[in-house]
Amino acid sequence: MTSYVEVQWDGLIGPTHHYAGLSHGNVASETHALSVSHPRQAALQGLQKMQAVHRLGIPQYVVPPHPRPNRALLTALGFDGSFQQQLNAAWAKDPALVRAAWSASSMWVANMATVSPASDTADDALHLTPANLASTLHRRQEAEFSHYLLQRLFGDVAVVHPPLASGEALADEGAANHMRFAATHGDPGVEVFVYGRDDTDGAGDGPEHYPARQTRAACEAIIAAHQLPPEQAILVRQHPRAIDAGVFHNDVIAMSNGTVLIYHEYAFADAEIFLDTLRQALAPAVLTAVQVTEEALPLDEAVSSYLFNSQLLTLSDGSMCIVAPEECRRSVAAKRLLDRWVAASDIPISAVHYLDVRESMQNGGGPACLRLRVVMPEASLVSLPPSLAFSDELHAVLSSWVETHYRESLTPDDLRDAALADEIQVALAALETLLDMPGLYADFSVSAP
Ligand code: SUG
Repeated sequence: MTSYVEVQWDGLIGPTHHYAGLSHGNVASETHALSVSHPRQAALQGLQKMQAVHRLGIPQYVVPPHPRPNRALLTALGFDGSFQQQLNAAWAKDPALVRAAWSASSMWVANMATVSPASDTADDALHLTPANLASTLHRRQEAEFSHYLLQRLFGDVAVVHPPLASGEALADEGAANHMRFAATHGDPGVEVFVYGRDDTDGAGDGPEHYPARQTRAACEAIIAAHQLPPEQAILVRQHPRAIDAGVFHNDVIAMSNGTVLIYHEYAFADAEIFLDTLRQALAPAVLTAVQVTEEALPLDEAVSSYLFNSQLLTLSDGSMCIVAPEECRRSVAAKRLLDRWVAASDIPISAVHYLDVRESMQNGGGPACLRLRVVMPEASLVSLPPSLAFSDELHAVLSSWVETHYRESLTPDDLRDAALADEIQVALAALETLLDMPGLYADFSVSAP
């Protein structure tokens, strides 16, 4: 019998990690806008999380950062001349354009793609669709390189679709709005697509303050492309109250693994109907649904602790553990819930590991945002680039690369200086060699006239 594993792919945090306040509706991004960032510490924190998951015996891989600054974005926006001239002109028009061109947001690979394992699809193939991230300028630019990268990483083992057409109608945020339920990783699963906006159902009951990022039409397009049987694909609308509290992605208000769903009272618009549908689709496997009430954890504390953005992982003995952000240890309410779940005999969670990913958290990205889950047969791991497989050696190599090339801190004004790009070009050239990914950044140059 084929044995399946769930591979954790983590985004290596890039050297331009900074706080630009570019994500309207993302409370952490708006709160920390224009504060000083610490790229070196950010990347080391990300690597330490990979190390912790790797030590749990879970297959862990690394996703290289996207090339930044993205000079092509500034060119496309109509700025020309040398890179310094482009920076100057764009800054004069709107500094947010410059900040977008430097954005390290590709670190949040939960937004890189939607993944349907072969056991769920009609053609028995692993399907991946890169997210178009159409809702924000700084993230929209990720789609093209993500598509290229996914083809390069998974071309031999998966059908890699192009991103959905960019634009409001098909706005897609990838795995952050997708959950998969199955008795074991290799069993046929039920895939749940969570949307914030349905452009066909008329206005009136959407969020009032913040934009919804994922559309129902995008979910439907992915279900069709991935050849998911209709009875195994469920659509559910995110609760507008959650979006208005700063919950722009489902993975900030619900978490799932195997047959376990842990969700906030305000995660879904029609939670009862959704749960009934999910139970039926999953049968004979039995859903363990754990509701967190507003009383137990108010929405604002769900957002500040990022409890639901923990990684819920299956260990080799079949039990589950949680990798939670350090902020949950400090939230009395979140910690109480975690302790309760570990103690409960009807919830198969045996341990909680608290990890510090504060630099990412301050931009709205917790442990689960930093990783993409890909279920695949254990035997096909050999088709993945071995140089990206996390190990103690790779941890040491990448930590040393970060120590060598990353700045300790970045201020908003540092992004006005083209010289920073030269430093990064050296760093990325070194990374291509370390990761054995020749030509990965071949199309990336900021130094050409
Ligand atoms: O898209 N933050 C990201 C955080 C992504 C979180 N991902 C998941 N929940 N899966 C976003 O809002 C902030 C960038 C800045 O402001 O500098 C940012 O893009």
